[in-house]
Amino acid sequence: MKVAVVGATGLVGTVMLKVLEERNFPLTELIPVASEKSVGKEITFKGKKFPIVSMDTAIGMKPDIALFSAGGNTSLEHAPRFKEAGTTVIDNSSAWRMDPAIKLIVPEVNAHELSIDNKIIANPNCSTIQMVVVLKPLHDKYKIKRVVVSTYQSVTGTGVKAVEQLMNERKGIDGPKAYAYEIDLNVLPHIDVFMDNGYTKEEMKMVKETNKIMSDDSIKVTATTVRIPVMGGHSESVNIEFENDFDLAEVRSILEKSPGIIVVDDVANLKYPMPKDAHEKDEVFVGRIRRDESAPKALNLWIVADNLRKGAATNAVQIAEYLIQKELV
Ligand code: 11C
Repeated sequence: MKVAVVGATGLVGTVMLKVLEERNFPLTELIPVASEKSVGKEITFKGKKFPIVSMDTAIGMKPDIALFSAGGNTSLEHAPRFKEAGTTVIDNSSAWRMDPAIKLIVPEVNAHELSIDNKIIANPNCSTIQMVVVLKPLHDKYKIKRVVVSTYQSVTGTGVKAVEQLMNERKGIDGPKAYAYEIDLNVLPHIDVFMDNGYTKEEMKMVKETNKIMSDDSIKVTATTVRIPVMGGHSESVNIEFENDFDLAEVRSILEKSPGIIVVDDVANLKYPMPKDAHEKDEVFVGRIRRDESAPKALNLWIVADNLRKGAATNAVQIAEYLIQKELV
């Protein structure tokens, strides 16, 4: 497999390379792609050096798979060019996600939708991915009516500039700002741009992407997405109302058996998921599993995952692994 990583020097691109290396991805040639200012520099992968190339050079090399994490505009412009060259593109931006012709994939939920004809495949938003991994097995068993989610999102979701802003503020140094306000010792109920309905784009992504991935528009979702001064991953408080009643022990057992999930739920010993523990892990962590005592057939959960891993790089690499395993590429 010839694999291009587009946006190889960015936060997600760097993690993609790490994940490909760790999972021993069956790769015969790595093609790192970045902006013109990085072309000619080298990146090290499995102890070997690979030169960073331009988009045009990479397309000319006809990779089998291109993992894209270089922003929506780059993806809109260049993903179709890779497709023309016979490459299957797995795109981490929001550019293609809601296109009805494009599959939006979380392998634990809907990898079975993929076929050999899908040459551009969308990777969902990080906060959606970690939630649907948990919703899916519960929906299959009890049928979800409504989800109310509030997020506590890491600055790494914004990118390098936001990480620098947080670190500079910690040290009392001035510097470039990724946010409208200080992030250290603060909480911003604002992720991505505000829309006409008063919600942010991040909140609406959680609504629309969940329906698309679960192939079920009857699931009602409402979200409040919040940035907090944390690095390791995104956390979510999720309230789920079911059509059918559930047994709490059975919920735990379903989640424990579901792929990609680790249950950390032992409050007697103060065990619950935290971003510090999820950092650099590929799984989704669930805890604080309890009945919502204010409503029948309703459940409260706390879900944490490394947003650069399962929320981005790992999910994209898992899609690529599935394509290879099923000979769809
Ligand atoms: C954040 N969820 O944490 C965003 C980052 O649509 O892929 C990913 C944005 C996206 O700020």
